[in-house]
Amino acid sequence: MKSEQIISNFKAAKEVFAQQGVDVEKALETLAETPISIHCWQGDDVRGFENPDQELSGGIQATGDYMGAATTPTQLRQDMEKAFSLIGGKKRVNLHAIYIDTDEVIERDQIKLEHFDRWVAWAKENELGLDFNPTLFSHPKASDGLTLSHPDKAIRDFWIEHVKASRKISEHFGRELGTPSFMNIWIPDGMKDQPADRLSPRQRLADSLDKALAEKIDTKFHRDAVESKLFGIGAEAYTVGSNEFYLGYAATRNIDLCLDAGHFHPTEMISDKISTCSLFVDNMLLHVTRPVRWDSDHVVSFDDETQAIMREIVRNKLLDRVAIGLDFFDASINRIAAWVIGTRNAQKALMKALLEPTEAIKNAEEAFDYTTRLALTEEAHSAPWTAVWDYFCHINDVPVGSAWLNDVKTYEAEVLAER
Ligand code: RNT
Ligand code: ZN
Repeated sequence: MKSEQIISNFKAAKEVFAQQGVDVEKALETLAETPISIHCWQGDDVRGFENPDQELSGGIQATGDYMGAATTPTQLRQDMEKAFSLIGGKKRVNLHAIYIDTDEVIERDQIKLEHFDRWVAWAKENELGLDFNPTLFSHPKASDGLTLSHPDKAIRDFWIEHVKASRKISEHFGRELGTPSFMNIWIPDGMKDQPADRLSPRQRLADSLDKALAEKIDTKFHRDAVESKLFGIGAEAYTVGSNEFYLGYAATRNIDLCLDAGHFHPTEMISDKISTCSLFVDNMLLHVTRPVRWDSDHVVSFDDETQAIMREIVRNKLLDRVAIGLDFFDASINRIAAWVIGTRNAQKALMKALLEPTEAIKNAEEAFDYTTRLALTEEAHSAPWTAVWDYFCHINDVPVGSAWLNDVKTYEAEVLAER
């Protein structure tokens, strides 16, 4: 689309929104300022660089064999830079411990700040915030399907040390980059079949977490978050870290809660959980993803739930208490395109939520005028928000519409095909 066309569409849209009492300039500013934490693991199918022979484990799976996956930290950074050049607004990068960038093999309980120096330097150069995750899967000591809840104290202690070491790295990210690093703990612990004892592993998990998180770290630099789950492949009958477990844990320990859109029953939506959790936990971290029939981690789509999630954040004025992160890994399509599509969809949903005539809809509800509430909500879907989105891309120097795809195809031919 030509610049003049983008600008004139925008001007017309702005007038329509102004008539509804919506401040378009403010929405554009908020969208540009709201960071999206982009997960590095879409770039290499959650393999990491710790040990090239280690298979992905822990009940999660990346399916597909599209060419060009990153096999070194340098390639992964190069791929992310390409993706980021096609995504407007503020970005953060979410790393896992297995994305360690060293020349030697380091055990997980021994990871140190310097093993992530190259990531920090890169983040500085590219004006990115960093987030972190200890990796408690894809490891021989996780092969029983239990880590922090394992009955063997030596195994629990190993993982406790890994989480402690990870917190130091996360704090370091926060100090170096001047923005707190969210460190999310997800563990695969669970059982394939009905356990005889559902309680003891949960007691051990609470105890291990208390030990791992005992040291106070300034939340200006580092924040602890915990992520629940319903089931995993090979852990269908029982998950130690269930939703109730972590909601209770986060609320009583005063830490953050991570909600992953794929970790609940198929008709149970995290968009309905955000308001509740906001009453009992400080901050929330989201793993925006798309579960197709199961926790499949498809690329985020511009679907009802993604829109509902963003609407909840905006309507309840929670933008400063909900960190938006992505969590998908599709190995069947171009991985850079996956980042671009998923991140731009999350941003589009946020843009649309920011342009909704929320006050008018809330007023109708308060007056028990549910007819007006429904009418305004439905009309908002076809309001000219796409003209504002195009303008956002235009002023942030990223391609408008599907023009980004040409860049990705060229990169695929010139860089990915050579790997
Ligand atoms: C797994 C969790 C977890 C992982 C990442 C790689 O079911 O969603 O967040 O996807 O840590
Ligand atoms: Zn997740």
